[in-house]
Amino acid sequence: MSFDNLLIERDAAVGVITINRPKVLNALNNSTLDELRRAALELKRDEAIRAIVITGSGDKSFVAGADINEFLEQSPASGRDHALAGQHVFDLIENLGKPVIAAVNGYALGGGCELAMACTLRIAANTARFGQPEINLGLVPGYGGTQRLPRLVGKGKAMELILTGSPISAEEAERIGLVNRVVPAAELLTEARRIAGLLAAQAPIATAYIIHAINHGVEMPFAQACAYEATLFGLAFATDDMREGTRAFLEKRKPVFRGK
Ligand code: CO8
Repeated sequence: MSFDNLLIERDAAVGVITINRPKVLNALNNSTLDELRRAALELKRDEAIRAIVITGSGDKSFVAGADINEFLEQSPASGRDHALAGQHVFDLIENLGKPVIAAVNGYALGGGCELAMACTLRIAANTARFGQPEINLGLVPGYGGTQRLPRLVGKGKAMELILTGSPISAEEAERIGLVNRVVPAAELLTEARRIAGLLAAQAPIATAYIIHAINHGVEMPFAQACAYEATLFGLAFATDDMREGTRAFLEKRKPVFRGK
């Protein structure tokens, strides 16, 4: 599959998607969003790929938001459709069933912050900046920001960030729980690939179950979520990987998981 605005690389079990529109700080226009959807599906279906890294090209920006050049032509109906289409892509990434690591190499603003939040984990360069500046354009976040941000950092901080539109540093993002880890910019991709490699070596079916249990379970009443967890726990006993992991522990060796 060919892409105009993305670079796709496969490095053993890790797929790397680079959003590649550096002239507009990797802003997401409609076609880039659609390419992101196609790339996510392609890597989801590729059995050799067990973890994914998403980053932006250049050293200045991860994604500086939705492409503002496309805003003036929106009507209320098309704006809603556009937001729903973007939400669909980010839901796909969040529930891909494979760990997706955002390697945030610079600005993660608006749709860029929303993309990072849809990823399973977020590793940031110390030079990264995070924010939801839509209010400065007279807009509201449209790719899930009003919902994922409070779930990650709490309602009060989310209100502050979205209502002020002011960006925060990577260190502050780590302090409030928006990112998992901050590393020196020069080490970002190596560290993101290292973590992706670690997650790629885990049992793929159990990994997918954990992602589903957390993503769907947090939206359910507690008792229903625990019942869902118990069902996934039971299902894991149907896997060869469960037997391999258990035997490897008892035989004091490293397990080799095959995703079966
Ligand atoms: N869209 C389009 N172009 C952009 C964007 C963007 N989001 N961000 C930057 N660019 C372009 C600039 O226009 C500029 O182009 P040119 O060289 O032709 O003038 C180029 O990228 C470089 O940018 P700057 O010169 O502005 O670089 P600075 O270092 O001075 O500033 C900033 C960097 C602070 C990141 C600044 O560019 C900025 O504020 N960008 C906009 C950030 C923003 O507001 N993002 C949120 C957009 S809204 C959104 O994401 C909503 C998501 C849901 C949408 C639902 C759809 C309907």
